[in-house]
Formats: sequence, structure tokens, C-alpha cells
Amino acid sequence: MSGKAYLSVSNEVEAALASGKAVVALESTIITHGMPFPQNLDMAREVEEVIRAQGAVPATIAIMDGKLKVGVSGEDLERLAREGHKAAKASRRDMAALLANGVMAGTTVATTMQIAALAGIKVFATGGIGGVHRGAEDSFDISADLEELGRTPVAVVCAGAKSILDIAKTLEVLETNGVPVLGFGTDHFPAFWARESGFGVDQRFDDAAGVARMLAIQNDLSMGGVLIANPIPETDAWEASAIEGFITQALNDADSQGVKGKAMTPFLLQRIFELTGGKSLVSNIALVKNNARVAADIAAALAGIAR
Ligand code: PSU
Ligand code: MN
Repeated sequence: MSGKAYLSVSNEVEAALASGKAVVALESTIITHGMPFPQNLDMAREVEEVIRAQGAVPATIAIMDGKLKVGVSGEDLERLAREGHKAAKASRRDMAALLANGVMAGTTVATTMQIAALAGIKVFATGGIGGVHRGAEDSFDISADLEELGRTPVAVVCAGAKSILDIAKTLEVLETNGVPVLGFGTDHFPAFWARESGFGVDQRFDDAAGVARMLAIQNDLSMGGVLIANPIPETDAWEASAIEGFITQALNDADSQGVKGKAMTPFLLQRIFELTGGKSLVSNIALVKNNARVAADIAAALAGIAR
């Protein structure tokens, strides 16, 4: 049996793929572990709306009912949102066990990329990717997202990496793994809530058509994933210095509570949400919607390139 046998693709996504229409994959760990209920459900619905408004088809991806679901129904979206942290967080290594046991799981960037590739989806929008954690020289905590980006041919539109991570080391590992880091309308690699991280990107593209040309060539060269860094809109952005104190506090709290491994990123996000009085979440939702819009435009441009 091939991996495709575990896919459950919605009729809408299947029809879009069959006719060569633009499709944008969306992850679900951001729903189950990245945001509290009910804002997570509102976000998931709004992001799908943004993609539809651009004329593309959204394909939210999750592991549910023993299937790799591509394009979850409104009902399933609500199940995921309500399940929250009680759902599993599916990284690449967890997939087979979760399918075998029929466990509901949000899919991380790594797992969503794998499933999108299985389904034939080339463009994926999210908020921020996982990366090399601060102190990784001791903890060895490096997200599987970085390895997946190196091997799986899906373009991931994100707002860079959060400074809960070590951004310098994250960019180094991306280079080692052969992942192109493109700036969408920027020369700066963004830091999620902040538009600049102090680091640059490899190449800048100012429109979706340019990115689509690059992706077509990447595909011809049989290369892996591409990271497209799209900064948070100005109106929702924070100064890096304004958020740094909250990040430091959250990291200290994680340390004193002994938080480790896959619980780390969700813990830090929740703690920063609390410390900012919910304001980090408003920005988080704004940047995901902005990424969805750009991803839809890139998917449409890619669909328009005659192959
Ligand atoms: N960053 C966010 N929100 C998220 C995540 C990261 O701002 O929800 C999620 C993504 O699904 C990402 C995962 O792939 O966390 C990375 O987790 P880890 O660091 O355990 O690999
Ligand atoms: Mn980790």
C-alpha cells in the first residue's frame, strides 16, 4: 500500500487539484497547540476565508479518525479547536503510530509538508516555523521542521522564526539542509512579531509571479522545500525590544518549570499570550492571515505557469 492510501482528501480539494486550481495547505498544530479556544477556531475559519477571497482553495491538514485529512470539514475544524492541547502534536516520527491508534492530532509544519506533498499540494501557509531553540547546544532541541524543509518539495510561507528560538542557528541549519530562504518584499529575515531579526534573507522577491518562477525552477531541479519569509503587517508589528522582555520571562518560566521537548513551543506561546495580556495573539492572527493571502497569490501564479 502506498502512503496515499491513508489520505482522506475533501471533495473540494480533490476537484481543485484535478483541475490544476490553486490550493494552499494549512497546518493544524497552530489550532490545537498554538492558540487558545475559541480564538483558534475563529483564526482557522478566517484564514480559510482569506484564501478563498483570493480565488484559491484552502486545505487544512490534520490527523483524525485514522486518516491524513486534507481539507477538513467545518465540523472537524471545530473538533480540533475544542480538543486543543488534549489532541496530540504530530511531528514527522509520530504519524504511523497516530494513524494506527486513531488518535486526533494537530500537524506541525514538518508533518503538514509531508502530507501536502503526498496529496500534490505545493504551497503552504503558516505563522512561524519551528527552529533551533536557544540553548540547543545543551538540549539538542532542533525542530524537525528544518529537516523536512530540506527534503520535501513544498513552499512554506511564514513570518520568519520567533525569537523564542536562536534565529542565527536556525538560519545556519536551514543553509546546511539546503533550504532557500526568500524575503517577500524584504531583505530582512523577519522575527514573527517583529519585521526584522537583524539577519538577512538569501534572495528577495517582490511579487508572487517571481516566487512562482523560482518554485518552478526549484521543482525542475528536483530540490526540496523553500521558505518564504513574509513580514508581519506594519500595523500589527512589535518592536523587537518591546517583545524581548516577555520572551525572556517565558523562557525563564519554562526553565524553572522543567518544560522540555515538544511541550516547549506551546508553553512559550501560551506564556507570551498571558504576559502580553493577549496582544501577542492579535498580532499572531494578523500575520497568519497575511501569509495566507500571499500563499494564495503564489499558488495562483504557480498554477498559471504552463508546465
Ligand atoms: N510557532 C508558532 N506557532 C505554532 C508553532 C510554531 O508560532 O503553532 C508550531 C508549528 O506547528 C511548528 C511547531 O511546526 O510548533 C514546531 O514545534 P517543535 O518546535 O516542537 O518542532
Ligand atoms: Mn523540539
